[in-house]
Amino acid sequence: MSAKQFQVVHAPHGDAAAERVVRAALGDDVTVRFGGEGFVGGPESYQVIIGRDEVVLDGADPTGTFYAAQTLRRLVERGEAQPGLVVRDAPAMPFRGSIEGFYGTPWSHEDRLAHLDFLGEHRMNTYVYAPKNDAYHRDRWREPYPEDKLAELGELIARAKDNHVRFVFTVSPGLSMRYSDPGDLAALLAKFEAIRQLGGTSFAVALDDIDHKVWHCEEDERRFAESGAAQAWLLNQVHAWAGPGEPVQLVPTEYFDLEDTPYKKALREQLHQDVYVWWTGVGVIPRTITKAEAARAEEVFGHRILLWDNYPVNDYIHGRVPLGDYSGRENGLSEHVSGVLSNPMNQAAMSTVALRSFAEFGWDDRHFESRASWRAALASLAGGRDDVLDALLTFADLNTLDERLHLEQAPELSARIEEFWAAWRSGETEAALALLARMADRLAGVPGLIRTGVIVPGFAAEADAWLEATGLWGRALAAAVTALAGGEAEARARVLELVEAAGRPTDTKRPHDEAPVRVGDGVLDRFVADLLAQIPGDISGSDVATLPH
Ligand code: LOG
Repeated sequence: MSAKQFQVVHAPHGDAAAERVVRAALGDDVTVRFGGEGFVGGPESYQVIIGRDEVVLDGADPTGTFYAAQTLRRLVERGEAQPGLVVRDAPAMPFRGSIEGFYGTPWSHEDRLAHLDFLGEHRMNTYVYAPKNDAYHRDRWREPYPEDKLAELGELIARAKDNHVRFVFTVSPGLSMRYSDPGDLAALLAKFEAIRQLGGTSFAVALDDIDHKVWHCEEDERRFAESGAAQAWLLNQVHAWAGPGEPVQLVPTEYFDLEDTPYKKALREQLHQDVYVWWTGVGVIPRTITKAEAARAEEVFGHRILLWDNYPVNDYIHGRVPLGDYSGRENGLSEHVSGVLSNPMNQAAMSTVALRSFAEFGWDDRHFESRASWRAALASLAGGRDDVLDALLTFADLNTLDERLHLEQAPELSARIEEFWAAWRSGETEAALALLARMADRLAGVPGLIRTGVIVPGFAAEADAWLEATGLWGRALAAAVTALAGGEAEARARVLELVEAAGRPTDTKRPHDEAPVRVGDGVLDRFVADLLAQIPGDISGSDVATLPH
């Protein structure tokens, strides 16, 4: 590209946000033509044409143009914006993004603003606002938001628009909803109306995690008999209120299975055809989700399906931050679902590891490879530094186990430990101790490298307790080297002290605030116990019981 005046040629699908992105990426001295080539394609599709004298960013619609700009930005960052390059692209799934739908400490306002920017940068277009512990969302859903909360929601809606993200405002009234009470319907619609006044255009009702056999007034039971009928009626009211435009969405009560039931039959037959139905795959947090299951979901719910994917959410496991790859989702799910969206962790910045993979899966699920995508996500957090990437790989390995998608903790470290034992058992003591010392150094170095090197703001702060524990485990292994080499009781006591200290850092977010964090659990603790048992004079392995986990 040659240096020229920044010149914008507006076209039908020009876009202010796209212009902002390109200016920031290229500076002021290049000719950028927005549209003009009459690019025709599906929703959100686009082309980028890099010529000698100008760049063409051409979207089939404004979001397409915005994504063309994001693509150009990425090419410039990677030094790949060469003349002659043409990129044409289109998403596989119409909905891509996240659902803030977990229990416990909701994301902060700053977390959310940053997250909306992140979604835009990664060509994701949907953020579902449904934090279980926002009282106005669920427990006290009838009450209007106070002014300050409303002002924040207004800011989020504006930020979402800037990023071509649809802000889906959700209310979860099922714990106390009386369907036959006109006052309750009015309270729900008033809640939505307040958001519409702020510019909100997309609405959902979440009826997950309630007992749909329980009615909250007798009239409901007489009138509807089946809860699916009551919910279909309610959603149809919301649909009518919302009018044409964005179809409304339902998180049903039976969101986690494929069994045909009277409830699902009622939704199938009575819920307005345009309404999207959320579904988590089989078993709430499934290890795998297949095309066959998704096809069955379409059938049994009889509506377009949005996949609420409970990864990397951590509200169900104390002390864990799932940092493994986004695995087990069959390529080609886009044939049967309109989107695969992430329910993330209470920790917003750490969730970006998985979210980058969701972005890729939603854009092109046919060619998605979870390990490659995971590695690329960590590499981009490392901002090009190999030592930081190494630290992130080590740290993510220690935080693999989520008890659902990943049933094995720290597979990489486990392999290193096997190598250690192989050397140790064959009498190559020095080589074994060198391996152990290297493991120790690696773990001990993780906190410093991640704190100073990771480029996503907030990541290190959120990871603090987990980093602290990792460093202490590293130091415990280093002390074990001394203990094994010399066999002094002192070094042995030092190992135990450090192990105990590694068990002390705690999470700070509900529902697991004050729970000790768990890193490499079941692997590191066992390893240290086994090491101590090797020290001459150790009779017991009896310390095992005093180790954490
Ligand atoms: C909740 C969700 C929670 C998740 C993981 C759905 C639709 N609802 O079992 O709020 O974060 O599991 O614990 C859920 O998944 N229910």
